[in-house]
Amino acid sequence: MTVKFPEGFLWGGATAANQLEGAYQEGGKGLNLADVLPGGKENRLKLLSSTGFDFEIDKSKYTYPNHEGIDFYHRYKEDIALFAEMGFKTFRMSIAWSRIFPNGDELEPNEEGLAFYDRVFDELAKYNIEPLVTIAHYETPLHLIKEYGGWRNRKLVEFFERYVTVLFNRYKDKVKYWLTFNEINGATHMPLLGLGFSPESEETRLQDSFQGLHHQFVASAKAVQLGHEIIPGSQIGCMLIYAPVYSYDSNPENVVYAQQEARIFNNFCGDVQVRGEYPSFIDRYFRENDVNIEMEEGDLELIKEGTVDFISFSYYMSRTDKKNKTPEEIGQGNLIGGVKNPFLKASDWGWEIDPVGLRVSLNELYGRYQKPLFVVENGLGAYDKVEEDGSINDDYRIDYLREHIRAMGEAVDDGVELMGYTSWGCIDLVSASSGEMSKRYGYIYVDKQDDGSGTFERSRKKSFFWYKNVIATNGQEL
Ligand code: BGP
Repeated sequence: MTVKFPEGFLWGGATAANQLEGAYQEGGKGLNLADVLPGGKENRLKLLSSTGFDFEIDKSKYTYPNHEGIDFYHRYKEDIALFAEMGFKTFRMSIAWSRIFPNGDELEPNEEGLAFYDRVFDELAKYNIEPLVTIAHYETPLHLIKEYGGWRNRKLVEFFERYVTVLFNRYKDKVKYWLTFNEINGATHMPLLGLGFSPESEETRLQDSFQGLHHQFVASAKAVQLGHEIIPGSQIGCMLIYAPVYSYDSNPENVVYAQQEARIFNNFCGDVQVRGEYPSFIDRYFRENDVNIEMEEGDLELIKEGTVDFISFSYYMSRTDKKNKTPEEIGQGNLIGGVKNPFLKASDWGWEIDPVGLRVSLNELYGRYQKPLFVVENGLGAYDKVEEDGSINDDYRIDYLREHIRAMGEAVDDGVELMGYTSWGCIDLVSASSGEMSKRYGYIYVDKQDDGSGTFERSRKKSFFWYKNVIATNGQEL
């Protein structure tokens, strides 16, 4: 089949401030969550799924790769020129909240932080690259975590409102596309990243996570309203981590189990942010798990009035699951759980590779909401080898991306309205879940290694030239 993408399709790449900027103490920036997360698969993954983290930096024990990132803070001109060379129509980035409000609870913003993003947006404008900006991407100011307990605390709604008001007013002529909270539905799995708190115990995890989510729903709805008021014509989306849940087999017990899991993980947050109301299925889940959400008067109206304009999501893997798992099957699945799917191969990090699942996801989401969709993350984290002559032949990455783009084309042909595609980590950066540099996603290689060594020099991988041609042919040549 020939893949056909709409005219004006937004091809590009995606990043997050904390994973590439570095300069963690420059320009008046305050510390944020990512600054206290240690590097290394073992250390970071353990922390993300554990309880009682103290949010302290201990350099005698750990490394902190996000402190330097890939030094985008000083090298953004060179990087944006490379994105332009590939023909990017859009660039997804986030704003580090603690560059704008170093502690998060100040009344006045930090001018130096605001000026930095002005420079980045101006540079993008030079090449007609449309910024797509995530307002909160796993980088809650540390002060809000330590003093307020992160998003569990209602106070953050007010601080967030102040933050977005400043952003919208300042960048109203420069940024049209905004996303509120990155992978908002990942919160119950890893509250540390999205909600900025470490559960006190397993017993309190769900209650605190859903309460935090409620605060984010209110904050997001408020942001949508403010955005529309301050920037006429702006488009504000939600951002989900989406993984279709397959039943392991045709046993109806497993089918219904997979359906229930999918509702909670994939649908709940989207239903609130797109339809503007808590879905009926959540009542039973809350009852059975002793979750009680504290709401203030007006919250539900606000949520109803602040629905998003489009739905963006990350797609890395599907999940296969069954009701009764044997002890051997437990832990055999993906990052997000489930069991091993015998039809799929996995990446070096155990993430199951499933391009068809992207077509499934797009059809599920469009069927449910009939709103424009945007794939804002997708990609293969892999080890790259630099050859003697400096070349990097990442055919495995090209294969992965080609199949996923093909699956998007199928979905478009299925009738799905798709705005664009920004593959994750278009330039190598620090991995969010493992704190490694060696888990590389980029079209552009960055000479920075796990042990902190490297020159930060950039070079074009084979996939760079491949993607350039994909964009030039609007996805016709894969
Ligand atoms: C998503 C996050 C990103 C990103 C990506 C890849 O969950 O939104 O921040 O890092 O996953 O994950 P990782 O870096 O762990 O490989």
